[in-house]
Amino acid sequence: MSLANVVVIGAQWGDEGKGKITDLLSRSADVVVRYQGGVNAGHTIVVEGKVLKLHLIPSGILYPSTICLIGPGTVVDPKVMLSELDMLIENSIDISGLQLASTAHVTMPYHKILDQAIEQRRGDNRIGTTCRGIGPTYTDKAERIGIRVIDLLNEDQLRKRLLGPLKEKNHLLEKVYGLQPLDAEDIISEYIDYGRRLAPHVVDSTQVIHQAARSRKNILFEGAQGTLLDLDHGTYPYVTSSNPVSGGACTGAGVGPTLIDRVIGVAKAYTTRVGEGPFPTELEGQLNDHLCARGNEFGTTTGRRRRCGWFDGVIGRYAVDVNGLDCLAITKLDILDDLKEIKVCVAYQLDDRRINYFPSSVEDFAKCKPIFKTFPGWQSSTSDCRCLEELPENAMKYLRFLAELMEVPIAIVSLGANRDQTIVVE
Ligand code: 2SA
Ligand code: GDP
Ligand code: MG
Repeated sequence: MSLANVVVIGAQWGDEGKGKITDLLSRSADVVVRYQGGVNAGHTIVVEGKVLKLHLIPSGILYPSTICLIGPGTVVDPKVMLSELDMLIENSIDISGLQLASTAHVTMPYHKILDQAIEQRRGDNRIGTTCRGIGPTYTDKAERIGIRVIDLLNEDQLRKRLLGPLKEKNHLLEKVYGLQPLDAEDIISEYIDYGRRLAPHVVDSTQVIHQAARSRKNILFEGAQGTLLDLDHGTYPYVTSSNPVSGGACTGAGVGPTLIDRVIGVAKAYTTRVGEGPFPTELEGQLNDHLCARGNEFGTTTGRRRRCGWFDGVIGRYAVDVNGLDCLAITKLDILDDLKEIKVCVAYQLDDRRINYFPSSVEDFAKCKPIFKTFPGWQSSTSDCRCLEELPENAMKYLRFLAELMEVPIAIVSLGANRDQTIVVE
């Protein structure tokens, strides 16, 4: 597959297999950039049986000559990032290409405590966040009281930036949530130490990206979470606090849309969602259990069980539109191997109307009942297929239907977690 500058996004609610697809495409990339989200993400790469779970570090890290940039639109928990670096070093992976934008915002201890406390207070209205401090970090960024990576490199600057906001956070922790206040000097010494360790990786990301762009290097933008979790375009309020859609690559990495040549949407051959919020094609009972067990559908970061359902063509088409998708990577087709029949949602019943679009009101979305088209299963293993011709006829029919429904070609079919369990169509 020819690369140029490509954005890889999740076309559903995350965990579509972006890590696997990014790793695969990174072979031809010179720079891989994470542009939004933080350590809430869990991207899994499996190489020769070895499983690597990445939260913040771009999934191109296994290629030693590739620059892996954590962009300014991300939020960085330095403690988790350093433990991820240690994990990679233990696995003899070269991390010299890792770069961190000086302007990325930092997740501080109070962000994590507040994420948990706020979730608890929401009670039945909880969002089901990963409790990794993501929402509170982006809130402070928008409120212009955030701490950035560059602030961790200078103790006086960190103190200056931290003292005012911490006073407010401590007030909130004590008076609103009945929790212990945090000590400024403890935080400063801990975070200055993180800054010291991260300093060799800290860069001016604009210089890095645009130098690469001017030299016509291939840049791969790695999305996290998925389209329906987008703060502006997802199932608000059941969303994350950043922009997983392809447009997020422009703001989150600092590039113009004209730099981007292609947008690849990664979608599972079925659907999963972790956390709260409406999910029209969600299955109940045995079938949900079957997909969950066979697909090992547990959160890569939190271990939470993922909710499972049939492929939803309505949200698929929506993802094509809001991301400007050129093509699809369909993953986990192998998970459907055993099934006698497989369903695809082609439209919704909303009250007495049939609609074929994603409604902007989450209340309406929660009322949508899926209208399915049923396909016969193929009931044979696909995990060793290496070209389309080797796929069972019913699997081909299923894939053809997904491409027709979404009106974009399928460029990649994934049939297992390993790199080689992949069919690259073009
Ligand atoms: P947050 O923590 O504020 O971003 O949570 C808000 C919503 O976004 C969802 N979210 C995710 N959904 C799927 N995968 C994610 N990453 C992990 C994974 C999740 C895990 O790879 O499995 O381990 O649980 C991710 N991150 C955020 C979240 O569930 C909320 O619905
Ligand atoms: P991401 O967040 O989109 O990168 O996805 P996750 O890593 O959170 O979850 C996807 C899971 O599916 C990981 O455990 C992958 O190793 C695994 N995976 C990816 N593609 C395939 C596939 O085609 N078949 C199977 N069986 N597993 C896959
Ligand atoms: Mg994931």
